[in-house]
Amino acid sequence: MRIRKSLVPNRFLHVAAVAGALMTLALPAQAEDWRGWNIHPPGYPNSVALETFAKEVTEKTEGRVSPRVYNNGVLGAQPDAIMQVRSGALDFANFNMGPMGPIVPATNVLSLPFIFNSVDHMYKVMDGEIGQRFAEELEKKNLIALSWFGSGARSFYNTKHPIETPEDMQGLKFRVMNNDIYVDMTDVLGGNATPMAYGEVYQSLKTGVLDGAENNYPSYESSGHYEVAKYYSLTEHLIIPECVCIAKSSWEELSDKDQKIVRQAAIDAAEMQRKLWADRVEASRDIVLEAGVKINEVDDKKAFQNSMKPVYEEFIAENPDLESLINDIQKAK
Ligand code: BDP
Repeated sequence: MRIRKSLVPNRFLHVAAVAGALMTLALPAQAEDWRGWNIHPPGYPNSVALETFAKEVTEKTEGRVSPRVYNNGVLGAQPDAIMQVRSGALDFANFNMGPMGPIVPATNVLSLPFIFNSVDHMYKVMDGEIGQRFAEELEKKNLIALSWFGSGARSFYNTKHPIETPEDMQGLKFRVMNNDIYVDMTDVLGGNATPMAYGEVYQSLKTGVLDGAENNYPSYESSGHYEVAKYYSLTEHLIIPECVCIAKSSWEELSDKDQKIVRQAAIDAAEMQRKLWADRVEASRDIVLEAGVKINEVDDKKAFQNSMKPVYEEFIAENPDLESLINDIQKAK
């Protein structure tokens, strides 16, 4: 209850303030209930890893920090959630680096198609000194990246026909994540790109507002997109890392000891997520095949890679300072 100053004599207020201060000293530090954003459903590798992170943090800090994960994107779409973690309205999240590009320009490099030639190449880069550089850039925008999840390779899928060559993309409307690089990428392949929130894609595919989208097997399956877009073509054009990110304000409230605990829990979560990922890819592939999805290999992947030349050229022309980062990543094979 708030005390209305005018109704209480001054000396009582003083006594109350001293008593309050003494009480604060006597009580243990306030436990932090952390709220975490997650776009995926329960059981998804990222969700399981985040739940494990929450549990480990709660146990090891003896409840001083007690994170809770909100699944299925119930706390908002990814670009909004990034803003919320930046401002400290949310405490942590698992973010894909795609929608991070408009906020942290250096991370756009991670959205260049075919920048990584394998998931292992991506892990090697992100776990090393270059990953540290990205973490520093994120910190400038109030996000503390503690570890990196994988999200496999993304491929195009659609409701019409298999995609074997860029010509097969002609005239088709694809949903992409919120980043202009993906619009350029789809344009140069001959398709039309529409940035859209993940949660709206299913309905848009179903009603024909979209002809297709692009994602990895686990998301293609868990989102149900495979039920409505039955042609999955293995273009594998994007390999994008994801962070376990903490709000800078929440991070700075922690003691050194608790920061160590939270960091280690995030690293353990990434190790777990990467292991779970491999099994989930197989399981998701089986589910979609069972449901009648037509999966096709793309024999001439070079045709897709070569089409990306103008995307790189334009990107470097607009971001000359990021060219060396691109080179460093490509060299780090
Ligand atoms: C999934 C990512 C998730 C993205 C989603 C999308 O894990 O962070 O929001 O794709 O396409 O693979 O929006």
